[in-house]
Amino acid sequence: MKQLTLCLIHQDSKVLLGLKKRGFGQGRWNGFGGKLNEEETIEQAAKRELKEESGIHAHEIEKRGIIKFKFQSDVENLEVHIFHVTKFEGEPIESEEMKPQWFEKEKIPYEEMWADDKHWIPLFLEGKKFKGTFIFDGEKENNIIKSELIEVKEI
Ligand code: S76
Repeated sequence: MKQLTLCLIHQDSKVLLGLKKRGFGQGRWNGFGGKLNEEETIEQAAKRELKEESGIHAHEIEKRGIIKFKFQSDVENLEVHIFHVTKFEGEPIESEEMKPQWFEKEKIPYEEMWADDKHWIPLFLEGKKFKGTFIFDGEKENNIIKSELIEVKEI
């Protein structure tokens, strides 16, 4: 299973998301993240991807969730490690891959996001830790066929 990172910045009543401009998940708002490079820890990859995609430098991140994604199409199964960025510096800047934008918590554009997000982002925003599995039909369709999501004490 391919390991991926995903960072969300939640500050006061706002959440930073990026509109994915190309590749996997194109056209959807998402957190910032991606694949691990060789000899990189998951935390290092999470911080590097956040910097590359949003311009924000993370000083401290906290792991909050692990979600497995399976696809009935030929998309490779993914294990995504989700982090809350607790200390950071810099202002978001647009990259070739992502257009960042702050959203009020009540105005998160769930209908323009991956279908799983409306299930776990509320837990994330409440400061909870979670584990889950979501089975999708394909990447384009964005339909969940089966899912499991539980809150955990430790991750
Ligand atoms: O929030 C998500 N980000 C992704 O890159 C993929 N969900 C998701 N689901 C397949």
